[in-house]
Amino acid sequence: MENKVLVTRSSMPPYEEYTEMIKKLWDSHWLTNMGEYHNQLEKELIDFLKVPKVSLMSNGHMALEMAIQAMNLPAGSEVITTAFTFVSTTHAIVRNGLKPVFCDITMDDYTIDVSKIEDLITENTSAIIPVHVYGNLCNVDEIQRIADKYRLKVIYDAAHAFGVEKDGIGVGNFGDASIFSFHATKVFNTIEGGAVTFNNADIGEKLYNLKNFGIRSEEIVVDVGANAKMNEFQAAMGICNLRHFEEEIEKRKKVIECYEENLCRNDGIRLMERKENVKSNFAYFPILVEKEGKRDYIYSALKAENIYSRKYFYPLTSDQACFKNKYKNVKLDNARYVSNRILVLPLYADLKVDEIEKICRIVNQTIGEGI
Ligand code: T4K
Repeated sequence: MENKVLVTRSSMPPYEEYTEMIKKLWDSHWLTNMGEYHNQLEKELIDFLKVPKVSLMSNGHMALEMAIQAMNLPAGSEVITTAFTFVSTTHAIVRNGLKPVFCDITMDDYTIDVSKIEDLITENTSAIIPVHVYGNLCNVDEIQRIADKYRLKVIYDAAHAFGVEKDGIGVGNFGDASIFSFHATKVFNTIEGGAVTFNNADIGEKLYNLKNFGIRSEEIVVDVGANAKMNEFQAAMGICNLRHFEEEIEKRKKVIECYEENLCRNDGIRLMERKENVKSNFAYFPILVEKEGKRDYIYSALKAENIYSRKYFYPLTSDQACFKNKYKNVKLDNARYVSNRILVLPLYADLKVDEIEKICRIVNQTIGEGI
């Protein structure tokens, strides 16, 4: 294989389709601050995601920071979340002046273990921020039951879950708000970008202000906001990419099926199960390599052949230097087990069959070898 195979590759619309869109920006000179394409994409996403309201953001991280800020949680209060995630989830909590309390994950789908949440709740707990990691849906019913019982807010980090549905209900309908990432590496991208979905009109108004410096009108600033607006080039990319989303997902599904056919099914490796009532977006293809140390061996064997898998998510965010030993010490046995063994294999719409077969050959072979 001459060229590098990277863990993913951005989906791009046909070049002419995008240039046709952005040509209009040379007429209008309106480039950002809730422009025409921004408003059009918000409307289209309300339909597509089957949600009541959408607020676009400059990226997924700012979507999460803004969503948390919009909840007005007491300063210094505790937020139950998981450490098996991209560091953005934990950063957003801490940057809002809140304390993360890490809960363990399930071995089934690597989302928050709902049976362990209640033990972590104290009088200082204000919210739960679970992650639909890899697009795997958290146990939303049980999380809502707990949140209602203890009057907690729920904000889902749905960065990976664009287009996922449970029994026909869009993933963005659960909890008080959900955030999505439209980064270049995601199944749907606006180059950089993100969004918050929610139901409550007050939250909508708050988000609208917060993402634009807290400005309500020309001379009135009501909140300590940030600059988290999506610009017109991003929104135009989103409008184009949305038109091709279903065909992209169909292709990604085929890639995953090809992996599943070619990877040896044995005790050494665990694949993710798909659930019948959940519409998947085929965002990631993680394999869990049971034998300690073997994951890194496979990672290196692939790299030697110019194939770049990724250890999403290793280390746990709670083990990163900026967070280590700073928060409650909770046992995270499953999270640690998974983080030490997980490997995300390359996945994108145009990944070729011969490339997938080669990846599988290397994985199958190295699984069989001693280390
Ligand atoms: N919450 C969760 C659970 C998240 O996973 C993320 C982001 C967020 C929140 C925050 O959302 P954003 O603020 O990012 O919208 C990547 C992404 O940057 C990040 O968006 C993503 N999660 C995270 C899991 O992965 P890196 O450091 O691994 O990206 P990088 O630059 O190594 O790219 C990976 C591969 O993607 C490259 O090898 C090739 C391909 N690629 C990359 C770029 C930048 C492209 O094909 N085109 C590109 O433009 O973090």
